[in-house]
Amino acid sequence: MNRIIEYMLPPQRSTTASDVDSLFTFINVSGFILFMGIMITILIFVIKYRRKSEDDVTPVITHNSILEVAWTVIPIILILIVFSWGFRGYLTLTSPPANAYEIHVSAASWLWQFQYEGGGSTMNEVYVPVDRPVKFIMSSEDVIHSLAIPDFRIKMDVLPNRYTTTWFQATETGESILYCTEYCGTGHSEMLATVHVLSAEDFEEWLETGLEVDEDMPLADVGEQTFTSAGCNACHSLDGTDRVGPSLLNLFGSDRELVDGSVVVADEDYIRRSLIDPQAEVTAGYPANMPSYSGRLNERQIDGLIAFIKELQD
Ligand code: HEC
Ligand SMILES: [Cu+2]
Repeated sequence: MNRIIEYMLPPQRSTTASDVDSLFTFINVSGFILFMGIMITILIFVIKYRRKSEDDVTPVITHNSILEVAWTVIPIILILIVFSWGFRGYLTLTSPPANAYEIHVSAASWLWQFQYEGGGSTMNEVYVPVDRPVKFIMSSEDVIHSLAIPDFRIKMDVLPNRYTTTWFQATETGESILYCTEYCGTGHSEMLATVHVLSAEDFEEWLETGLEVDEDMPLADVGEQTFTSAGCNACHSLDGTDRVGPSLLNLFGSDRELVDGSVVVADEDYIRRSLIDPQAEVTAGYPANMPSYSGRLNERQIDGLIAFIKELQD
């Protein structure tokens, strides 16, 4: 049975995953047994009670108490088992332990931003400690999104103007994928994040150094770092190949044709506008699904990105 579960489902990487899978398997297996039982009975009856001669008459049966009690009581018992099992799991999944590490999650079309207790934030990447409960306090800046991490068996809608929460305790270090599971527009399928589960020491170290801003770093390097940390690489290549968006190679200084037919030069201002209000000037031939980075990147990061893109010439 475990081999089949492993084959069908993603790895179990949280403390609650195996319980979720057990209930899932119970519902599937009991459903399958009932289904087969009913189908086989129908088949036997079709053969056994088929009309065998011209004067075959169906006997008049008004009721059968044993049968009626059986087909009422057995499903009720099954439903009560599924209900109490499911309700127990629901209570566990909705009550984060008091000592959980809290991360604020902000969803927007189409990116995830994570803010840590001690300050600092990351985009489309989230770092969490292993063997420690982590609580996500989530809200959306625009439409309804939904946060799902299949490896942890958690999924919770993320709504505008309201907080929803979810929690998990990862059981092994490594990487898992976080998906948006509420269709939220053109960029929905790109709305992914990586969950990095670190050991306790690595996590403490990452909090110290990973979020630190190096004031002495050259602008273009700041830009290169931001290009990855802000998740631009999900949609833009640096080598001339098309992804969701155009490659940024040789972009600077070139003429860009927009969907409305106008042509603009990709100068500093154009790149800045592309980041702050991407929907205002959409490049012809591409979907209008770049998220706005207004309020997500500071001035230094924006200047850095411009400096970095400027250098991308072959
Ligand atoms: C979800 C995918 C996505 C992400 C993430 C994304 N972009 Fe874009 N970007 C696009 C698409 C699609 C276009 C083309 C349509 C448009 O102009 O809005 C675009 C256009 C641009 C343009 C204008 C390019 C041109 O050909 O005129 C620039 C510059 C740009 N993006 C930079 C960035 C930077 C820098 C980041 C990270 C901070 C980023 N993008 C993140 C999808 C994305
Ligand atoms: Cu979404």
